[in-house]
Amino acid sequence: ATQPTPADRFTFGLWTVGWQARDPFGDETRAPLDPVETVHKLAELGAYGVTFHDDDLIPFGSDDATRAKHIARFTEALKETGLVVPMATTNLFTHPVFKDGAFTSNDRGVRRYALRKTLRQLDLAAELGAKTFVCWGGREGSETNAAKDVHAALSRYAEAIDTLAQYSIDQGYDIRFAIEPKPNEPRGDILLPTVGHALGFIAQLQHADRVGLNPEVGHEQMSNLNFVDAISQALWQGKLFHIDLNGQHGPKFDQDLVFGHGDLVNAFFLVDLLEHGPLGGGPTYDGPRHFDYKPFRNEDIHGVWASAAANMRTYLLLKERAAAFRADPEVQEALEAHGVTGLAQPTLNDGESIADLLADRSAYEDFDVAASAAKGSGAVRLDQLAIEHLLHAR
Ligand code: XYL
Repeated sequence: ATQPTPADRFTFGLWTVGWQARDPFGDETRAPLDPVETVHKLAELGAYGVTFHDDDLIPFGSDDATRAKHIARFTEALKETGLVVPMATTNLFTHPVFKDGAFTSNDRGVRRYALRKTLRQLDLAAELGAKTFVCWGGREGSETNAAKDVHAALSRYAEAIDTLAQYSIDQGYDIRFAIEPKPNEPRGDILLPTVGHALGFIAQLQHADRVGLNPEVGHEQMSNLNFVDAISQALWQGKLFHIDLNGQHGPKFDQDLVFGHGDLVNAFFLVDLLEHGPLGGGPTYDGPRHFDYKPFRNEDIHGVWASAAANMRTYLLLKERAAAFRADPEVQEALEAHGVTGLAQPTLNDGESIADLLADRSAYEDFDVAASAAKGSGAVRLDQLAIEHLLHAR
């Protein structure tokens, strides 16, 4: 089944297919896309939902009547198609007012304005039934350590996230917050650059239980990190609240390629993890599969919709390949033979004390260090089995 249906829970940001392909060196190559058209087209392609920044739907600076009109048209399109809005977010990066940051701008007026803009979007998110509110701090950072007190900036960042969480508790909203890490672009250095930094930050929050992550494939890969490992840790800490799928070829500018069109092997292991959980058993991801990518700048509108379809089809193809990998008896045998699944077994016996461990001669005095050191891991066999399944050679 490589034909997407809403049961697959594929979602797209309005800003992805709607990207007009303006880049730092060139003007836009495509006309604006009406969000209503996007909703209809995504539904036709088999998507489940749509997500948006406030300004994707309601042009910045719109008066209240215009805002209401945009929301009404959009809501009508959702009703007609059955598409849902599982996530919403705020644009705190496009307007020049945010050039030094939003929640961490040196200008306190901007910080207060950013909070108000976000609270307003939070109300709309709740109204549309969103369960996740993403916070990508694209402008929270700097180009020089001379101009940003990062210690204070982190305090202001925490203050902002806790204020948003408190508001959503006060309002009775069933919404969780998902911080999206990114190392750089548009700022030279962005705060909370990786999944690890963001997890450390969340632990310091007053409302840590309401705050998790929205990791993006390309953002971790821009730092040359293994995205599957990052997702494993997020799952391990119960913090994978949402996910942004796309493609990237290593450390360079944010490519936002179609999912799987960058590091394909990593994408295979990612889908395997999301769908089947850790190799030795554990939690899977049950949230929407959200694509945050950009259609190539040299595509027209037909290429835009082809790229949207490509994201979903690539995911479903990888899902088939991952299922075959897991179901292969030889893979299961190899996982056991090489101790991969055995890693899930605790190192100490049930109820074993440290004194018991110290008294266990087989653990140390009689342990055959040389034999253990000489043993091969079997990793290459497993890797090749995975690659053969990915290539559909098995
Ligand atoms: C840009 C980011 C944003 C966030 C949402 O690199 O991916 O699109 O996902 O603000």
